[in-house]
Amino acid sequence: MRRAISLASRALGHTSPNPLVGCVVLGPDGTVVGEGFHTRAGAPHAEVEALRAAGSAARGGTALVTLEPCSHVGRTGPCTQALIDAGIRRVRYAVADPNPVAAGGGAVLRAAGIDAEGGLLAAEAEAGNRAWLTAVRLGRPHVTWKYAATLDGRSAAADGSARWISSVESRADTHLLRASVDAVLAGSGTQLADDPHLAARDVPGARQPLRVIVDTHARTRADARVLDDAAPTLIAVGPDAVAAHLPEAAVLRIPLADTGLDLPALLNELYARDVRAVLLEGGPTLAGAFAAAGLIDTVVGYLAPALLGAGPPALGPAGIGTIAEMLRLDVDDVTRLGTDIRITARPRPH
Ligand code: AOF
Ligand code: ZN
Repeated sequence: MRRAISLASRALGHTSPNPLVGCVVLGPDGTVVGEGFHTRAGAPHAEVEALRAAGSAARGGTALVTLEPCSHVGRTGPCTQALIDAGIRRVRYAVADPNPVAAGGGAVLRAAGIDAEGGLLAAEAEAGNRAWLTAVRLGRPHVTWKYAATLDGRSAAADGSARWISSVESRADTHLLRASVDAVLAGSGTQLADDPHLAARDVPGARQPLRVIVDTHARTRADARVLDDAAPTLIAVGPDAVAAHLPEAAVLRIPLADTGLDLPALLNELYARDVRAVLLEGGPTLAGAFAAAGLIDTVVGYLAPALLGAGPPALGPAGIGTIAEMLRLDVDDVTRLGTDIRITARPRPH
């Protein structure tokens, strides 16, 4: 199963709106006879790839799959039938499929007399496919908030200058993060101050994420770098914003909420456009609004061993006034990147 999880991860950033799935087939004697993974939406499912590689050696064998085999006919499938036809006797999958259309494969296999069970290395498989699983369970994209800050939590100096707080290695890592998601989001403040490009650079074979600027009043300039043709772009604006200077196809109208655009409505629009994983890149105001709305699923912080003492904080007001309301996180990972420390954490479930 660990091998199947590792195979699945090879397609990171390429399968959306579909999951990362890997499969290993063992022959009756327990040796590996086939491997496969899902490469992109519309391509064969992992099980079909692995069964194809195994050929007749799969008969009487075991299939290890990172996700419950599908029981539906979508772009392809159903994998349950492919497993039955191949003569597989035993199926172990890691995580139940949260997609109602495809779920129930375990029961279908058992009804066909196959020894099928879920839960094997479930936590590891869950971590490997976190964004897709979260998105499908919640019916909105998974949001990773990424920031770079000094050790005292500042993302720019008092004069607004911010290039560069983080190390070269951290910045390269950010491009990998961008290449792993479907959409990168930034607020209009960041757009106006930094004119970021928000593309994934220097990542061979990367699929460029959709760039989204949250810009209630359509303040983005027509010559903004995000409007170049390196990747598709949406400027999310309020219902009455004057946006005639922006390319019509790039303008996305979103209803207003109390303090800006209705963020759940924006995420719904993105989900409808097949976005499952979002990388939120700031600035502090937008990140604070996401935190206040309970819309941050994962935090990736790049901490530089430096101090500023003044300047904007990484996270703006998030509706938290007391220690009792503090948003506590559980740390998933700590990694050193050059001189920096990258911390990956997730809000504690409550
Ligand atoms: C995949 N790859 O290896 C497995 C999937 O649109 P379809 O027909 O490709 O079906 C997608 C659904 O199939 C997906 O949401 C998931 O529920 C299930 N399993 N999907 O893309 C795979 N095993
Ligand atoms: Zn399938």
